[in-house]
Amino acid sequence: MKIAVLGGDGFVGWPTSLHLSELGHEVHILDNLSRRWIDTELGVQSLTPMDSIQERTRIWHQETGRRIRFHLLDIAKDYDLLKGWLAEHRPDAIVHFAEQRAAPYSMKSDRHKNYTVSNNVNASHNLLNAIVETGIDAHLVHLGTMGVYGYSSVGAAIPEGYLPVGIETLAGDTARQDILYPANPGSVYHMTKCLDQLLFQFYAKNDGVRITDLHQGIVWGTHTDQTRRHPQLVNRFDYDGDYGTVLNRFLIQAAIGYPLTVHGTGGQTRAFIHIQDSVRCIELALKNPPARGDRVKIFNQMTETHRVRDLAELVAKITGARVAYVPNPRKEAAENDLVVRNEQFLELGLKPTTLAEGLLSEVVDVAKKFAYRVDRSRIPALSAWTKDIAPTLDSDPEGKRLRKVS
Ligand code: NAD
Ligand code: USQ
Repeated sequence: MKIAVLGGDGFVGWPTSLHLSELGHEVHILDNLSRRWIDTELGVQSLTPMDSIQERTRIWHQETGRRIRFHLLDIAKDYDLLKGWLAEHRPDAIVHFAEQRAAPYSMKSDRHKNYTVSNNVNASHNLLNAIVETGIDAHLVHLGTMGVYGYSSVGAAIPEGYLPVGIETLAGDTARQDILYPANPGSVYHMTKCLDQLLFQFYAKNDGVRITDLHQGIVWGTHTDQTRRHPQLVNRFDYDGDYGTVLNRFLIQAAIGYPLTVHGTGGQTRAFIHIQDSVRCIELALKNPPARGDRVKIFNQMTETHRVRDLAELVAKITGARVAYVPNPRKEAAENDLVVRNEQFLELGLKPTTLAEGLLSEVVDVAKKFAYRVDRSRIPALSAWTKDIAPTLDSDPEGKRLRKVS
């Protein structure tokens, strides 16, 4: 297949591009490199030294003989360029990662909220609009989030996208319908993914666009089979308070002797997936597209759920790290249960890579190798969800103001 990977320079997009290229697909990365600019804005860098996208693709060609093409393009702003590119290249499938994906970044200021909404919603809408306008029949695979559901299981498992409901009709019968599971975003970023869902629903219904939406949990790990092949194919690895995600942050913190920063009580339960499984799920989704006219196909792309404090304790046990319970910058439930259905990927053959000490240790080893690149002052998460939370935050969890260390 000819596959366009939008956002293919990012943390999940890069290993996905390599994986699809290895499988023999013709891969084109479209990216505006905004994520690299955000690193500059925030004064941070990936823990791992990332080469330019041109250099990365050159090394891939040198190692494998395969070509991945790169096109510098802003999906949210360059509508005509995007339309022209699709009309010329006519991809069979499009994998859409090209959004601002950090909840804390999306909550930093009014400017960051505006940027996240306009970037993410325009990117998805431009893409759908251009697919229809060019008349191509590309299967669109979008990376969504488990966060569209909120994280409460209300005592029932979260279904894969749709909730069957019965509505009492005027005639007194019960009409059965599948509706999108009620959206319950916890940040401006997560809200944009809820808005995306409506865009997809409309374009599938109105224009027959074939769409798969992957409601992904928190991705952890860094290496995949392909990124291990050469030091310059290394993946991005975020550790800072805005872009670092919880388990990867704990592993890096453990590697550099920084206390593990549990927000609040650590009773938040979230869904997780290893990066190797994430790229495999995308392969499976591409192999199993919906038919034209079908409703949006939704998968829960996760393999396990964990409570944040349990993860901290596990990492502490393996590495000897200390755990710090710091004030929570977010407005979120202090404790929640989470049960998620994910049978669709399992039935398609996904063999989950669950949390194992060996894999956790591999990430700690990568982090130790590049520990010299860490700026410790960028570790605290200081983006507050509301103005009244901001003054309560701890900008120095290593220092004396540490509330509690176990
Ligand atoms: P990332 O920030 O590392 O990568 C996103 C890429 O998209 C970057 O290379 C960026 O430059 C590009 N991009 C952003 N806006 C663009 C635009 N307007 N035009 C062109 N390119 C643009 O993020 P990631 O961690 O790789 O996540 C990829 C996708 O997966 C996101 O949509 C995210 O919401 C979703 N997701 C990520 C995780 C996770 O834990 N990382 C979990 C669930 C879902
Ligand atoms: N947390 C800590 N300590 C930290 C960092 C985070 O306790 O140092 C807590 C947070 O308060 C939150 C939980 O860990 O309760 C998860 O935070 P996160 O930053 O790991 O994940 P989140 O903000 O939800 O976002 C990430 C990705 C996003 C993706 C989402 C999937 O950045 O792109 O959509 O995971 S999900 O969480 O399933 O919605």
